[in-house]
This record gives sequence, C-alpha cells and structure tokens, in this order.
Amino acid sequence: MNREKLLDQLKRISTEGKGTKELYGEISRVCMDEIKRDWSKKSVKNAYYLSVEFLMGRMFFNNLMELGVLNEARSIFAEKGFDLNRLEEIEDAALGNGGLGRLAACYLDSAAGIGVPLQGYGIRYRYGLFRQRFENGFQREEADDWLKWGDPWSVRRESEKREIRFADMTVTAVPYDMPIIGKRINTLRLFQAEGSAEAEKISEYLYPADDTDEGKLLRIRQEYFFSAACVRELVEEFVKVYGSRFFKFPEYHALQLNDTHAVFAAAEFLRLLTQEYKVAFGDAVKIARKTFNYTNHTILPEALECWDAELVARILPEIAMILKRLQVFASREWKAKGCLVSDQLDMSVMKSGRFAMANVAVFVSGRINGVAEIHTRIIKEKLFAVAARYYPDKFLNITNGITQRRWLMLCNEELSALYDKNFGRGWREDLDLLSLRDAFQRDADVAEFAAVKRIKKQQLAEYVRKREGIALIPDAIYIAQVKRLHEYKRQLMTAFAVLRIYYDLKAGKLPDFSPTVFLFGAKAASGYRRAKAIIKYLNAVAETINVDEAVRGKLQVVFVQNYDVSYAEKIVAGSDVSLQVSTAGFEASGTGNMKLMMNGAVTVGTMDGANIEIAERAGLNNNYIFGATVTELGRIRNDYNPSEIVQNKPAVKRVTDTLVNGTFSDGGTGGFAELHAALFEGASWHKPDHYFVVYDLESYVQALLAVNRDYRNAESFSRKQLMNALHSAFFSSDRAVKTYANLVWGLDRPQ
Ligand code: 26Q
Repeated sequence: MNREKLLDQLKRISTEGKGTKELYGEISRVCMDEIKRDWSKKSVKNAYYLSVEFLMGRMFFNNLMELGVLNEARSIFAEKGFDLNRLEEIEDAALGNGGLGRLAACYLDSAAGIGVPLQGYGIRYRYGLFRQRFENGFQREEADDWLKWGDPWSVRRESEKREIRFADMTVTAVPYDMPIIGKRINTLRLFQAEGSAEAEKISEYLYPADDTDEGKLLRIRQEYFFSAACVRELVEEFVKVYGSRFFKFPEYHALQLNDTHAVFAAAEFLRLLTQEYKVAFGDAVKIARKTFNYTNHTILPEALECWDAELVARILPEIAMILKRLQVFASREWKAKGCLVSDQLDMSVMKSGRFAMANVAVFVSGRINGVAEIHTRIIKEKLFAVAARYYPDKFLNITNGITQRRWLMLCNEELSALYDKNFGRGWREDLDLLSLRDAFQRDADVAEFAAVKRIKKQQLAEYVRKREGIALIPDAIYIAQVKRLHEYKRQLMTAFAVLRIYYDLKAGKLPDFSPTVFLFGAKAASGYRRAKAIIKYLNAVAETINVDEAVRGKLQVVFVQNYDVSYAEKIVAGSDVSLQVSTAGFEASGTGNMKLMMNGAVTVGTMDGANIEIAERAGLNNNYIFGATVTELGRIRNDYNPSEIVQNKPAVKRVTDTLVNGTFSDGGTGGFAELHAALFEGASWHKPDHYFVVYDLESYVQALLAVNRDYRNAESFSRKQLMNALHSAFFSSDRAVKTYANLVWGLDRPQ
C-alpha cells in the first residue's frame, strides 16, 4: 500500500461547492483505486463464510483507519474547511439483523486483520434492515435505502455472473465485491439477483426477523440463490484446474455455514458432484464432510429452519431429490452404526414431510460449533444430543468474539491512546498484552481511565442530544440495554425493574440514590406483536418518569430510535453498565456484552451465554451476576407459577399490574394486556411467563441497587470497569478466527 501517494491524492481533492454525498464518493473512490492495486489474490486454500447477513455498518471510517490514513485525512479536510465527521450522516450498510450478522462482519474484519484468507459470500439486498422511528411511542418502520449514498466500496463483476435456475424461473446472480482491508485484503462477495421483476425480488429485502417459524418461499429462494451461486463458482473454478479430482476439493476450500441459512450450499454441492460430474453419492458426501462446517447460533425452536418438502420440491425439484436421497443414505449409515430407531428419527433429514435444515447441517458437516461454552454444552446435551453421541468428534466450542478494530480502536480513540501511552502500540494486534502487565492498575491509572470514560460519556450525551433532542443527565450512571427486542432478552424485566426503582425513589426509600440514566436501543421484528408492545410500554414508562419533577435529575429513561452499528459505537464507549439479562439458557452467546466490556462497562447479567466467560475473566467481584441458572430453571420449570409469586410480593404485583390497570396507555391496541396474559396465562404454546421475568425480577432489582451503591465510591467502581476492559482479550474475534483457522478450516499453516 502506497500510503504517501494515497495521502497525496486525498490532498488534491477539492471540497469547493461539494456536498457530503459527493465528497464521500470522491474520497472513497480515491481509496478504492489504491486498494485495487493491492487486493489480495485468493490463497491456495481459502475459507468461505456463507451468510445471509453481513451487518457491516459504516465502511468509510473503518476503511480509512485500516488504510492508516484516518487521522491525516481528518486534518487534510479540516484544513479545507470540511469536518470529516459530517460523513457520519452516511447510512450504515445494514445487511443484517443483529448478532449473527454482526458476527460475520467482525470475523471478516479479524481475518483480514490477522492475515487469514477468509472470503465472505452473501446477498446484496437492495434494502437492508428497516429504519426505525417512534410515533407516540410505537415503532414505525421505513425502508432502508442505503444505496442512495451510492456504493463506492463495491465493484460489480459483470463478467463473473451466473445463472441460477429455479423450476419456475432463471435468475442472474451478479457479484459485487467489497474489499475487507487488513494485513490481507480479502473479499466480501455479495450477489444481486437480476432478470425478471420476479427474479429481482430475491435480493430486494433482508428478512427483518431474527427468528421465524414461517415457511416462506422467498426466504428459500434467497438461501438457495446465494448458496448455489457460491458453490457453483467454487466448483467450476476448481474443475478448470483439477478436473474432476474432487477428493482434492477440501484441500483448497473450507466452507463455514453461518447457521442453517446456507445449508442449501451443501445440497447444491452434492447435486453438482453427483449429477453434473457423476461422482458417486457416498463419495460426494465424504467430500462434503471434509468441506462444510456449521455454526449454530440459536436453540429457540421458532428459529430452527424446517422447510416443507413439497414447497422446496415445487421450486427446487432436484434439491428436494438430493435431500431425500441424503435421508436414505443417512438411514443406511445409521443402521450400520446400530442406531436405535428413535435415534434415527431424531437425527432425520426429513421429518413429517419437512426438511429439518439443522439435521442436514449436522449430517453433512465435518465440524459443528456452538458460540459460547454453555451454548455448546446445551447443543451437545439437548438440541443435538443424539447426534453428539454418534458423532462426538464433530462437536466443538468456539466462543464468539468481536473485532477490537471497530469496537475499541475506532469507537474509542481516547482509551486506545491511553493504552498506547502505557503499553506501546503492540496491544492493537495482541490484546493479551493488556492483562499481562499489572502496571496499569495503580490509582493514577484508574484515574486516567475514569477521565477517558467521562469524555466518552459526554460524547455519547452530545450524540443523543443531536439524534433524539434529549439532554441526558450529565455525570449520571449510564446503564445500557442495546440489542434486538426479544422476549427472552427481557427488556420487559428491565422496564419493571426501572419502575420499581422509580416507585421507591418517590417514596423516599432510596435516599442516597446516585443519578441514573437507563438507555435502550432495540428494533422489533415487524411481525412480532409482543416485542412491539414492549417497545410501546418502555416508551410509556420513560414518558412518565422523565416528566416527573420528583425524580428529575435522579432517574431518566431514554429509548433511542434506529439503534444500529453506528449508534452502538457511541453507546458501547460511553456506558458504565451493560445489561445482559436474558433468561438462562436462551442467549447463545451475546456479543454486545463483549463490546461493552472491552470499553470498560461492568455487566449486570445472568449466567447465560458469554456472560459466564466474561465474569470468569474479569472477576465475579467486578460484575453483577444475578438470577436463576439453567440448572435452577430446569428444576422449577414444571411447578413454576408466576401468579403465586405476585401474590406474595406486592412490590412485584404493583409493577406487573401497570400492564392492565390503566397506569399506562397502549393506545387501545390491547398490546399491554397481551403482555400481561403472556406472563400469567401463557401465550401460543408457552406456559405462563415462559422467560421467568417475574421469577428473576427481585434479584435483578437488587443487582441494580448494588451497582448504584457501589458507584458512590467512584474510584473503586472505575477500577471494576478497568478490570473488565483489561481482561477482554479473549473476546477479540482475532482469537476466535484463529481458532476456526486452526481447528476447523485447516488453515493453521501460513497460506
Ligand atoms: C430464519 C428463517 C427465516 C427467517 C429468518 C431466520 C433467522 C434470521 C436470523 C433466524 C435467526 C436469525 C438470527 C439469529 C441470531 O442473531 N443469533 C444470535 O447470534 C449471535 C452470534 O452468534 C449470538 O451472540 C446471539 O446470542 C444469538 O442470539
């Protein structure tokens, strides 16, 4: 990379009479010209990350940072009278819903950063995740027209397009390549669907749900579309060089299936090999097992994909045939292993007329991983218990990670500079250096850290003022719960806890209460009624508290609109406390918890997902763990009766009653009553309070009050925060990607 030349080119850009969009395009294009010169050729062996979601966020600042010109570019354009921060207006590339999509982005970033040849394959949606605003406290969704800013960071590869055939139409898959910059420049290849109006629908919208049980034709088309485009490309390129010596294929390719959303890739692979290249079915399966690997991200039954076999057969007859043949093949293998009939049924590829995509993934994959210790244990002992008995060597854990480049270096330049001063710059590539030296733990160091946190809090407050027009209480404890809205994540429980605190404050029961701001950010899937009702409820609670003179300056609740990657960058840097309060056993890992930890927030959380590993590494005394464990919930589940609890605990009843006693209005939608019914009567197939909100509420309130008490001793609280930041190395996605490279992709030798 010729940095000097790039800087020279940047200096030559004139800002005269140009708007944000124009300058964005121009600066990006100058960078792209330089990148194109260095864009890495594929390695001998490559790993491929297949995902329907890549939640990249804003590319601009990250790319300039990776090119090593961000600070200089800021000065260059400041001199010309243009504040580069104005480009913060630019929309994020939000081609993902939440955790799973952002994880894919972090892994691409880390792989490039540490020199692992990992290429991403996905869909170039015309519209990403909807933009959210609140109207009277209700969520309103607007189309995310991210391309209105142009797409200067992609290159269309016209000559590499391919035809993808469905029974009822043929679709052209046109690749767009985005450079992923680091030690290597890898590629994120996103396919756009072109052809008839029907064909183009395939890449029009991202499915805006982070779980669903609906068998949707369009979703199947999307999944097959990009999976097939990817596999066809890899197989055809391979054949050009090696002919049909497919047993060599795994020597050059490792494919990672980001949940079951890309499992059609394996089916297409089997179809191609057996039908177009006449490989025997058994051999094809053998090769697939050395090529494909599967990461499971959720155990929620409603998120486990099962596609109606007839439906699949209607648009993809050959794929349906292949899956049926796989079922026959699998049965034979199981019989030979002496599997019980009930076990065979459990592992079946096809069950009651539906394809169980997770079972397909388990059968055809060489390696299967969960995303945190507890989650891997649960998939091995529950979800895939039978398969784990017959194929124990397939399963392993790889706890998730996040990239410190975006989630520390980019979003917290101040903390990064402080680390540079004390540790030298080496920590940027090896976060372990932060915890090796005890030196950075003197009182003076804690004070310096606290000073940085104060600055980040002010910046966050300023950002919220600009975006929401709300002034946060300065110097309050900033407590954040930012993540997708889902019942199992229990934002409703936080609303109840906040109400409890509010009532106690008003009653004078909390005389030494330190001023506190609760910050929420969350989008609800458009069809998820109860999630939307929770948003309305939280906004109603906020409205009541924020206008009450009795708690002014003491307690504030702010629900920000359109929480996205760019918003997250401000919130993770400027928060004191991270809320990670999912029902034990439900959050596979969580990654927001890691981002907040890395920036020195303490966690108030349950023993769930990666929280357990966070508390283990940062120290239990530096975090606030509360609530029922998986074991405890297992024990009480059958006899659990939330109505009994509220009968004995008037303070709990008082807050849950506000859903139905007119304290707050849901605008006549019935949404609040529905939430109440879900808690005390049950909803859909769930028993009352399926997520144990009522059960854990009391200990949650106590944990929040403990934080509040501890915060009074500013020095010792800052020290807890710093201990979290310094021990976050394990949660770097550099570590996670290295583990995949070594244990899964066979990329342990330098390529
Ligand atoms: C499936 C079928 C049809 C339509 C949509 C879907 C669908 C879409 C998205 C199912 C699931 C998802 C997303 C799941 C997800 O984000 N899981 C999260 O993954 C993170 C990364 O591993 C974990 O940290 C989180 O704990 C987990 O919830």
